[in-house]
Amino acid sequence: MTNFAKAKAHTNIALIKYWGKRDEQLFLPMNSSLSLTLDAFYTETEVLLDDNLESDQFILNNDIQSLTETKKITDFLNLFRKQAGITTPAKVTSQNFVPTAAGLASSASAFAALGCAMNQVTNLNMDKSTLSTYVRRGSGSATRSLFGGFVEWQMGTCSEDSLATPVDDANWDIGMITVAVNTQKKTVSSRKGMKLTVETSNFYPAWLESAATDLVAIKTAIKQQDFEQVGLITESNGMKMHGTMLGATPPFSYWEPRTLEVLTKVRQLRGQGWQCYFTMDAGPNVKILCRYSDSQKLQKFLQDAFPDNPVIISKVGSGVELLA
Ligand code: 2P0
Repeated sequence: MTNFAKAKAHTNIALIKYWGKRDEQLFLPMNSSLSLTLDAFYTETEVLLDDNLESDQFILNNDIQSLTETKKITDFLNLFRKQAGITTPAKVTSQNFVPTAAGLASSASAFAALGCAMNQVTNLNMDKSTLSTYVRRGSGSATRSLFGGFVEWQMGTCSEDSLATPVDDANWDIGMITVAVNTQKKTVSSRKGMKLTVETSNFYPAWLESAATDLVAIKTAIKQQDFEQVGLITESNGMKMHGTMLGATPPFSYWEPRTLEVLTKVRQLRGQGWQCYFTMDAGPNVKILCRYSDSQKLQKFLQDAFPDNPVIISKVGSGVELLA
């Protein structure tokens, strides 16, 4: 038997962050999160199910991956194969179109694209929300990359209902600018960082309370297309997530001096009347929510201020799609 599919998924940036798991095996999060899918960064993945293969093969950006990397993929593929009642090995060929200069993680787009292709080749034909409960077990944030625009990942009560749902297509002049501060591999992976925070940070209970309130508030603001509120809530929620890390034992932070300089610049631009709001993930790079119609001007201001840092504009991205 052979069966082939190819899928494309965009990455996403959380406005209400996912930070912490209540079940590490099932990737069940401690809180619900909400993101914006970005057009500029994506992954394309092909899956070929082939009985003639001896074992799974994984090729990423034209490089054959090690047994350790391939094992992670095999574990993920097995979720689908088990459900479909098959054991056929797969050749997975994946290309990340996330410029290394952007310093963004690609696990969200990677597992969303792979999950979509597997859904097709195994004929499971799950709808996207159901598929998100599988994709989640590759990487939590991948759930949100199945849909375009603003997307919620509901924490749920169990594996079957911890899933992504579309919130709004974000087709009201929304954009995002990434200022890459440092594109080296981070010293504390997000997986380790969130675990340490959940286990040791005194601030973590306050984070959970606040994340729940922020989520309700941002959904109301999105419904009202109140861009200022969406921005202010985004900025505040991101800062609170980073605050939890300062309360961990040992304390840690992903920020670098340049990160703070970019935040200061964004505040200064806002003081001049530009609608722009920052957020950061498990790294020093800054993402700036803005009006897409302002993005070229803002990009120029930021690039002039930080000539050595890549400054990349993105419009809103669409959900995962099958290319073949
Ligand atoms: C997010 N991050 O909501 C948060 C904010 C980083 C900071 O999701 O362990 O790669 O694979 O579920 O999804 C990055 O963590 O973690 C992330 P796993 P993931 O986007």
